[in-house]
Amino acid sequence: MAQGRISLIFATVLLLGLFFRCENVWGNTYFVGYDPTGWIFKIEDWPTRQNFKPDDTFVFSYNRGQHNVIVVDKQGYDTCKAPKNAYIQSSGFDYMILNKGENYVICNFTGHCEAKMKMAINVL
Ligand SMILES: *[C@@H]1O[C@H](CO)[C@@H](O)[C@H](O)[C@H]1NC(C)=O
Ligand SMILES: [Cu+2]
Repeated sequence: MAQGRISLIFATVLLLGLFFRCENVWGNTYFVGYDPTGWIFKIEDWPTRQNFKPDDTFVFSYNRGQHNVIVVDKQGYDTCKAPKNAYIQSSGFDYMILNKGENYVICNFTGHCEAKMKMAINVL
């Protein structure tokens, strides 16, 4: 319930941020992926083209039920396995906020992460 409300607030802020293309207090907002594919296979190289900052927000757009979004650590990224207690987002319109340093995110549907549906983002 509380989670749902937070998500709703976030979605609203993100939409406003995207609409005005502004730099809000959370940093910039980016749609993940090469338009218009969104969060999809072989996305591994996408973040390497850009310089992201701490508190930038990634929005993951995809067909609900076909993928998910799990922020993991390096081990999770390397092995394509999420920890048992992982927070799994699966709404089709999900987000993550970048931290300084390494950030890792995967889709753990069977075979997807192995098909490069994962990203490592180094934020300076
Ligand atoms: C994805 O990760 C969750 C949390 O660890 C796990 O319960 C689920 O079985 C995983 N899915 C697959 C297809 O491995
Ligand atoms: Cu997937």
